[in-house]
This record gives sequence, structure tokens and C-alpha cells, in this order.
Amino acid sequence: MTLMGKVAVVTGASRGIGRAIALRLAAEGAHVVIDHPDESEAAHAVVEKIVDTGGQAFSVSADVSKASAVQELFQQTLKAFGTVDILVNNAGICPFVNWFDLTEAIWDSVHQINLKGAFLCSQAASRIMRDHGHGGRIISLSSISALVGGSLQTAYTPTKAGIRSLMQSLAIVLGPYGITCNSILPGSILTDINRDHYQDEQVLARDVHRIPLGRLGDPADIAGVAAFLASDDAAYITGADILVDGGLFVNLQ
Ligand code: RM4
Repeated sequence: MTLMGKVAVVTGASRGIGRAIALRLAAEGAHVVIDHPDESEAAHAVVEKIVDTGGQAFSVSADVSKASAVQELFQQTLKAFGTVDILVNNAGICPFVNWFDLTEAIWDSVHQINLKGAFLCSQAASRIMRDHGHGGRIISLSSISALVGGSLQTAYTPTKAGIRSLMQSLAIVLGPYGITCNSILPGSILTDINRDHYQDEQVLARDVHRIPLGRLGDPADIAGVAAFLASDDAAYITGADILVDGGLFVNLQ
């Protein structure tokens, strides 16, 4: 129970990695706000799971790419829980698309949600953390794709590199307020974001073969790292990134 009474906002928390992080932070005693794009049923199920196990949580449908929706998200958080201690920027999309088929609309939607969403939420959360004077944690889901390319992810990989860089810059700006800013870089974690992509058995076998630990990651593999970065044990870590990829990145030959 390393997060007893802390208030956490997790974006994109109705499923996948965001859901796993929300459940883990709640298990550590945090009050959790489940942000979701428009998946009320799934988000409510996460809330129910937390409340049924004695935790406190509620869900908000907020498109993180819209400043007004982000303001509303944090207003509802303040109204319900009085502050914000932890922000997890998890919301993200990753359309797998051929470079020559990539449209402006697809590019814009990926950048609006993944990178602009992290900007808007981090600014709103850090204003509250600064004004309340109790420090805080900003944890952003970057990716192994911040470090390497993806032939079908040409709109997506720049956003993940941008998120990692944003955390590095915010670590400088927000350090004086006791707010740490760090990135988690997942490798290939099986979730809805890539489930269709991995329907191709050959693609799945190729990727698993390259992972020294011999399996795709599970959202729970990420949740524990988020809980650590949110805890007092990570008080002196900021501007850092933690690769959670089963060894995929280092396995060149
Ligand atoms: C990650 C990495 C994974 C992919 C997800 C969607 O950055 O590229 O392989 O499945 O994105």
C-alpha cells in the first residue's frame, strides 16, 4: 500500500496498459480517476473492480486532445478528491498503416491524442501539483518505438519519441516543485492496440522470436513499473526512462 490516499489520474484507462496501471495504483491505496475516450461501459467495469475491492475511483469520458475536455477532467478530479498527486499519460493510438497510404488525418489524430494529450494533461496536472505544494509524479507511456522505427508506425513513433523528450524537459521545469517526470518504454505488449496486428501468425512468431524472454509483454508487466515510479522509492528519479521489453531492444544479433 505504497500510495495510500494519493490521487491518481490515468488516461486511456478503460482497457490495456492503462487499465492495468489504474488497478495496480488502486491496489496500492490510490484514489483513481479513470479517463477514457468514450468507452463508458469498459471504464465503469474498471471503477467497479476498484470499488468492489475497497478502493475509491470514478470514470470521466474526456478526449485528451481537447483542452476543454482536459480541464473538465481535472475539475472533476479536484471536485471528487481535492488534489492530484499522480498523472499517468497512457492514452494513445497506433494505426498500423503503409507509409504511402498515410493521410494527414491519420497523422493528425495520432499526434493530437498521443503527444498533444500528454502536453495538455501534464500542464493541467502540474499546475495543480505546483499550487498545492506537495510535489507529484508524472508518468508517461512512451515506447520502445521512441528508440527504434516501425515500418507501419511512421505516424506513431515520432509521438513516442516526443513524449520521452517532453518528460525530459518537464523534469527540468517541474523539479523545483518536487514533481518528477519519467517515461516508461514498453516493448511489444499484447493489448487491443496491436491485437489485430498480431493476428498474423508470422508477424507474431517473428516478434516473439526476437524477445529474449520468449513472450510478448502483459499489461501487468508495465503496471508494476508505474507503481514504482509513482512511489516514494522513486523520489530521486526524474527525466528518466525505463525500457520494459523483455530484452527486445538489445537483441540485435
Ligand atoms: C509499441 C511497439 C509494439 C506495438 C505497439 C503498438 O511501440 O511498436 O511492437 O505493438 O507499439
